[in-house]
Amino acid sequence: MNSKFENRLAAVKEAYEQLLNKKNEAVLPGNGIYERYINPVVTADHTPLHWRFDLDETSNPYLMERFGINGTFNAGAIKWQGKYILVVRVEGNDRKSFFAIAESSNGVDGFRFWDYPIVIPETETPDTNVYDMRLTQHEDGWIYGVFCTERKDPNAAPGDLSSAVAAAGIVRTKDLKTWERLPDLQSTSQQRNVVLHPEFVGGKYALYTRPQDGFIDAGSGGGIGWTVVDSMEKAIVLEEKIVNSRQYHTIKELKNGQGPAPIKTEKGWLHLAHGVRACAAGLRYVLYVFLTDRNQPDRLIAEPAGHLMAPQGEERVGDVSNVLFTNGWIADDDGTVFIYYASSDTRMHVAVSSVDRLLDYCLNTAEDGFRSAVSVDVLSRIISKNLNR
Ligand code: M1P
Repeated sequence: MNSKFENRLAAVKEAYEQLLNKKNEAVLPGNGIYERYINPVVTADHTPLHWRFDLDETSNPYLMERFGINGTFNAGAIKWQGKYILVVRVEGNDRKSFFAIAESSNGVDGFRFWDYPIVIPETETPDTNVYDMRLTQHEDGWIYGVFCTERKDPNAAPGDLSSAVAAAGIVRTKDLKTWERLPDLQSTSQQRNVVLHPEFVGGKYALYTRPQDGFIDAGSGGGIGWTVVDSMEKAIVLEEKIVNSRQYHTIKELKNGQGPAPIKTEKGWLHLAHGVRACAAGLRYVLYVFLTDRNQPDRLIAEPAGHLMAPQGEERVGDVSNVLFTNGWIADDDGTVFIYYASSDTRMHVAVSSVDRLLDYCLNTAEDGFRSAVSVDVLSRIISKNLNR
C-alpha cells in the first residue's frame, strides 16, 4: 500500500511533469513584428522538485517545500550545442537571487533546469544579491556573463536598511559549468544593465553601461552608455558616452537600459532595451529596439517611436507589477529571433520574430516626434496612403 507521503509525491511529480510537457503555441495573428506565446516558458514551478523538497520521508514526512522559490525571471540567453539556454535569475522566498540554467531543444517550450544552480565565485567583497546576467559570446573565445552585484551602501545612515550600491560583476566560462570570476567593473557611477559588446572595437573590449547616481534614481545618468576597456581582467570605466539617451515624454524618460548584447545584421547592430517611465501606478517598464552603425556600434542610426512590447494581460501582475524586462535573446542561423522577456519580476516568456522583421520595424516605423501634432501627422500619412490606393 502507498503511504500518504508516496501518494503526495506521486501527485506532485505528475503536476510537475504536466507543466514541463505543456506545449506552447503562438498567439496569432499578432502584430506582424513578433508573435507572443500563450504560456510562460519558465516559472517558479518549473524549478526542480529536488530543489524545493526534501524527498526523504523520514526527514520530511509532510513532503513540504524546504526551499521556496519566489520567481524565475530576467534571464540571459545563448544558443549552446544546439540547445536554447537561459541563465535564469531565480529568486528564493528569502529574496536572494542566484543563477541557474534552463534548457530547451526548440526555444519555446520544454525548458528544464540543470540539476544544480551556477556557483558564482565571489570577490573580496561578498555580493549580497546577484541578478540579471547578460551573456556575450565574445570573439576572444570566452562566454562572458555580466551581472548586477548589489551590496549594502557602506555610507548609509544608521537605520537606513535599504540603500544599496549596484556594480557590474563579471564572470566568464567556456562550458557554462565552471565560471571564473573577474574583478567587478570599476566605475564612479552605480552600474546596472552593463553588457559586453561581442566584438573588439579598435582592439578593445566595448561595454554598454547604464550610469546612475543612486541605486534606484538615475539622477544625472543619461541612459545607455558606452565605454571601451583594455582588458576584462581589470575593466575600468575611464570615458563614457551616451549612445541612447533618456528623453522627456517618451517611454524611457526615467531610465533607459540595454537589454542583451546586440545582434550583428547587414544593416547595423540591432539592440533590444528597456525604457522606464513613472506614472500614477508606479514605474512602467517596456521594451524597445534601436539600430546602431555596423562599423561604429556606439552611433545610433534608427529608433522607432515608443515600445516594441509592453505588459499585457497576466504579464501586468507580479512581484513588481507593470514590468517587462529583457536581458536575453537568441538569433538562429536562419534569422529567427527568440526574444526572452520577463513579466513583472516573476516569470519568463518568449516572443518570436526574425532579424528581417525587426530590421523592417526599426527602419520603417516613424521615430518619435516628441509632440502630439507630429504623431497625428505620421498617422494621417498612413491613413491617406491606405485610403487613396
Ligand atoms: O523591478 C524592475 C527592474 O528594476 C531594475 O531595473 P533597472 O535597473 O532598470 O532599474 C532591476 O532590478 C531589474 O532586475 C528589475 O526587473
